[in-house]
Amino acid sequence: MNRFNLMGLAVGLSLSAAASLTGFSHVALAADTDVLKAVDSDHDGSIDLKEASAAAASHFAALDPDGDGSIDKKEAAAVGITDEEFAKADPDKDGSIDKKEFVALVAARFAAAEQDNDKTVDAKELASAKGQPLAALLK
Ligand SMILES: [Ca+2]
Ligand SMILES: [Ca+2]
Ligand SMILES: [Ca+2]
Repeated sequence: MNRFNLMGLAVGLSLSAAASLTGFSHVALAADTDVLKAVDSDHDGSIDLKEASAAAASHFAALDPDGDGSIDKKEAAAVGITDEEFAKADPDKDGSIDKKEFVALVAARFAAAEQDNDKTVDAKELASAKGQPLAALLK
């Protein structure tokens, strides 16, 4: 390893130390920005419900690795859906979240993330504590 690499490593380490000290993860913020960019199909800098629903529908396949058309508890847990949330998201109680139920779950989280009543979730809202559950589903 040459001197330059060592310096880069040191800078990287101190950056991540600073991030953890402030309790603020640069990595998480970057990921949220990526989520916003990916979901914001009309590029107006925020996510509306239509964009969130479309992203949810196209994301569903990724969350359903065994491809049986529904997310089971294990698959749900992998994306941070708690048992309690799972129960709420599964109104027909068949033990799995189908695509329609998933889109509804995303809509519910969208409503929670949308805090200034402008009907869209902007970067700040998405990065907030109330926006994180929505971001987690659209990653
Ligand atoms: Ca948008
Ligand atoms: Ca169900
Ligand atoms: Ca908003």
